[in-house]
This record gives sequence, C-alpha cells and structure tokens, in this order.
Amino acid sequence: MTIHWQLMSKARYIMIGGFLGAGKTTAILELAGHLGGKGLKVGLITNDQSVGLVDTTMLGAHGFAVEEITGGCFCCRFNSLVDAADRLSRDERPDVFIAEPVGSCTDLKASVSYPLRRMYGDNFSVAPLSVVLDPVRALRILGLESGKAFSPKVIYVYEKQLEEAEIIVINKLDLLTPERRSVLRSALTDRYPKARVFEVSARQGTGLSGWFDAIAGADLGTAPSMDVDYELYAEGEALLGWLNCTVDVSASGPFDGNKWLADLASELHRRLDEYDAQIAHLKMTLSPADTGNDLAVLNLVGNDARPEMSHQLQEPVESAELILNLRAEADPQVLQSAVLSALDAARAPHGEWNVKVEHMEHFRPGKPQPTHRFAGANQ
Ligand SMILES: Nc1nc2c(ncn2[C@@H]2O[C@H](COP(=O)(O)OP(=O)(O)OP(=O)(O)O)[C@@H](O)[C@H]2O)c(=O)[nH]1
Ligand SMILES: [Mg+2]
Repeated sequence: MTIHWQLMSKARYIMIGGFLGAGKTTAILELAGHLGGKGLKVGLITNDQSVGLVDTTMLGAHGFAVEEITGGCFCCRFNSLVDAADRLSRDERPDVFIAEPVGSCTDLKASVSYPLRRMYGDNFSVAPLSVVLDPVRALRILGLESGKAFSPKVIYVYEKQLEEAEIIVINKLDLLTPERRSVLRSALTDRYPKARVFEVSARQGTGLSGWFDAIAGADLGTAPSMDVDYELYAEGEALLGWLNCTVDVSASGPFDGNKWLADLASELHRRLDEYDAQIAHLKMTLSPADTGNDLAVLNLVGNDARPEMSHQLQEPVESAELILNLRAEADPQVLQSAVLSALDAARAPHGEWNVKVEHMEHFRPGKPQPTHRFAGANQ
C-alpha cells in the first residue's frame, strides 16, 4: 500500500523515538524539511520532564511551529499531547505532526500510539513507530564491542525501545566502517526480526528517503504490545540524572560565544569524567539576548565522544542566554555541582563577567504512570 502525503485527509501523526542523543531531533529537522518541501504544513511536538528545552529552541530557530510538553513524558501526559496538537492547529491544522518523546521512554506504542489511534482515529492517521539509534552506543549496549556502557537497568530500557520499534533507524552511518555497519545490522535483524531496519546519516542527509517513504507508506501495526516490567523500567529511568538550566551570561564587551560554549563543554566534560558520571547527552544552546535567530548549539553524547557544535554564532555577543540540558547516569546532585563549577571556571577572556542562573532543576525522573495503556491495538 502506498500512501501519498498529498492525499491525506486526516493529519498524520509520526513519533520518532530512540535513546538520548541518538539523533532524533536532527532527523526530525530533516523530515520536517522534506515534508515542507512537498508543500505540507508540519507541526512539531517536543517533550521533557522539565522546562527549558534545547530541542524546542533548536527546532524553533529553524522556523518550525513547535509546542513542548514539559513535566512528564507523552505517555504520562497523554492529554497534553492532544492539547499540543490542538494548539498547533489553532490557525491552520498541520498536515503532519512529528513528536519526539523523551529519550529514556519506552512502551510508547501501548501508551501513546494505540490510544491515539483508538481514541482520536478520526483526527489522526498514525505512522509506524520509528526508533533511531546511535550505532557507537548500540554496538556497546548490545555487547558487540567493548567499552563503558550504562548499568543493566538502563540497558533494559534501551532494549525495550528497540523491541517495540516497527522501524529501527541506524543513524550516524558516517561514523561507521562497512564492517561495523554490517555487524550491527545483522545483530539487529537477528534480535528484532519484525522491525524494518534503515541506515541513515541524519546529519549528512543520506539514506533518509527509504525511511521517510516507509513512514508515509504504511500505518502503525496491530501487534500486541510488548511486556514491560514497570518497576525495572522506573528504576532504569531513575538511574539517569537530569539537569535543565537557563543561565544569562554577559560581559562588559563583545566575546566569542562559540569559544565560551566550547570551553564550558570541556570544563563540564572533565568534571563529569572525574565523577564517573556516564554521559547520555549534554546539549546546550547559546543565543544572543538581543538579536534574531543567531544560535550556537553544542552536543556531547558520551564520555569518550567529543563535544560537537552543529551551529555556530555568526557574531561576537555581549550578553546571551545559555540553555543547558544534561542527562547522565549519576546522582543529580553531582550533575549540579559539576555544572555550577564548570560555569564558574568558564569565563570570558577579559573585562567584567556576569553569570546569572535564571532556572536550574536537577532530579531523577519519576516512575512512569501512563494515562492509558492498551495491551494490543484493539484492547
Ligand atoms: N556523526 C553524526 N552525528 C549525528 C548525526 N545525527 C545526529 N548527530 C549528532 O548527534 C548529537 C545528538 O543529536 P540530537 O538530534 O540532538 O539527538 P536526540 O536523539 O534528539 O537527543 P535527545 O533529545 O537528548 O534524546 C548531535 O551532536 C547531532 O549533531 C549523524 O548522522 N552523524
Ligand atoms: Mg532531541
């Protein structure tokens, strides 16, 4: 069956899941651009346990309509998800909604996709569930390569994400040799034989069309939901410390915001290594206080990865807003100490320098308690 985007009478609802740092937001930007290029109106929905989201800032800076759901994951805030779609539809209903769930969430088919189709099937046609993965992390977690990985309970959540995927997207193909690529692909097809597997580089924009056609070309399946041990899931999620903060920085003269952000990342990286905090994803944006859409974006997806800037500020800044989102396997208190001390250490090169923390929250995610949970597509 081929569904042509242009023929859709209902809005299409697409959910792109996957673990922290896998490249969901990067892929969503590509998908939204692809759909926009076909003349379709796209609404994006981001999600987090707390406020002050790098992803919302990033997607909004690209000119897309974005609504965020904070204070819990989609499954626990199901009604907010529907409300977000309503808010995005106020002026003109988007043809396609793309939702990015929290990267430590699983059981999304039972708690989000099936309820959405059953309760709001007149409004939405729901696409198959895609789960994006970072191949370097996956090779370790699946035991195919050595190196530090997360604790077994976190790995339980990771593997559950893959188990429920109808589409598994091996992202960051640009990082893999052909040998590693084939080892990973065959392990995934062996372990998850029901999933279609695609290999892409969202950053380079390669390999995406096959996946995008698969999202357009079929609806969410009807397989019974997987079994999930919610105690284990909750314990795994709670091993991940969460920190979100928004900080105003200003100097008495213009400074190089790109360099400052890179310095801050390396100060923080060093401290997290010292504390033996396993980084899942550190992401930061720095935006000038006064002007338009200029933005620096920095990501770090593991202790032995390197901080990377996907967007750089075009001009020096005098005052700017930093948004920092950190998820790592560690005590949240440790994350807070590391962030505060890194903020103290990373100073602009000269003159007066002010750092004002406007908002900071650090916590462990609470036990997931889905609003709805459907054991199968029709139950
Ligand atoms: N090398 C490489 N890096 C990529 C690719 N796609 C995404 N990344 C990088 O991976 C990092 C994380 O990307 P995001 O898109 O923010 O990941 P995410 O899954 O949305 O992360 P969370 O929202 O924190 O769960 C960023 O540095 C991206 O630039 C890719 O195809 N190749
Ligand atoms: Mg994201």
